[in-house]
Amino acid sequence: MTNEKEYDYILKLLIVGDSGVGKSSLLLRFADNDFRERYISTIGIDFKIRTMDIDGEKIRVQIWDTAGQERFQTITKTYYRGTNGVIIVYDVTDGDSFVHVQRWLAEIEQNCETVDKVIVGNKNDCPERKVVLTEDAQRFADLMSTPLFETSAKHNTNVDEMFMDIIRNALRTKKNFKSRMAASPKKAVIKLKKPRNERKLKRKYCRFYFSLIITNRYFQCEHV
Ligand SMILES: Nc1nc2c(ncn2[C@@H]2O[C@H](COP(=O)(O)OP(=O)(O)OP(=O)(O)O)[C@@H](O)[C@H]2O)c(=O)[nH]1
Ligand SMILES: [Mg+2]
Repeated sequence: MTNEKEYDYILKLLIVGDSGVGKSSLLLRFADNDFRERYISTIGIDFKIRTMDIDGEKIRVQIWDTAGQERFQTITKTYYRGTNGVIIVYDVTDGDSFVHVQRWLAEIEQNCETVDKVIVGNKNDCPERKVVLTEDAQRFADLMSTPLFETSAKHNTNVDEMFMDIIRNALRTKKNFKSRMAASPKKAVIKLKKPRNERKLKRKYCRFYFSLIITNRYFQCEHV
C-alpha cells in the first residue's frame, strides 16, 4: 500500500463528430500510439484513461469516445454532464462532416455549462483529397472563438499537441473555478426568487383570510 496521492486533478474529455471522421483513431493514437486502417465503428461509447504530469501535478484524464452514428445520439447526450472539454472532429476530406460541426457546437451549448472546446480537422494527410481548406476552417473557428487543429491520426501529426492544448485549457478553467469558489463561497449560493404565480396566490389567500376575519367580526357584532 502506498500513501502517495494518486492524482491532483481529474478531467473528463469527450470526443464528438460525425461517424468515420477518426475519433477513435485519434484516441488510439494519443493513448496507445497505434493506428488501424480497418474501420470498426464505435458502438455506444468507449473510454480510455491517461495519467500525466503537468507542471509537477498529476492529472488523470478520462477521454470518452462517442459513436458518431445517428442511432447512438441519445446515449451520447447523457455523457455531456460533468465534461471539462469537448473535442469536435471533422474529416478534412469530407465537407459534410465540417458543415455538421455547427450542429455539434449547438448540442454542446445545450448540454454543457462551462466547457473548453477544440475543433479538429482530421485525416490531414492526403492533400489531393482535402476539400475543407485550412483558411475556411480557421475563419469558422475564429468566429466560434474556438481553437482549430488539423491532425492526422494515421501519420501522427499534431495529435499530442491538440490533446495537450485542450487538457491544459480545461485544467486552467477547472483551477480558476476552484479558486473562485474558495475565495467567495457566498457568491456560489444561488437565491431563487419565488415564482410570480406563487406570490400572487399567497396574496390572494391573505386577502381571503382578511375578509373572513372582517366578516366574522361583523357577524359577531350583529349577534351582540
Ligand atoms: N487517412 C486517414 N485515415 C484515418 C485517419 N484517422 C482515421 N482514419 C480511418 O478512418 C476510418 C474511421 O476511423 P474511426 O477512428 O473508426 O472513426 P470514428 O470517428 O471513430 O467513427 P465512429 O466510431 O463510427 O463514429 C478508419 O478506417 C481509420 O483507419 C487519418 O488521420 N488519416
Ligand atoms: Mg469510433
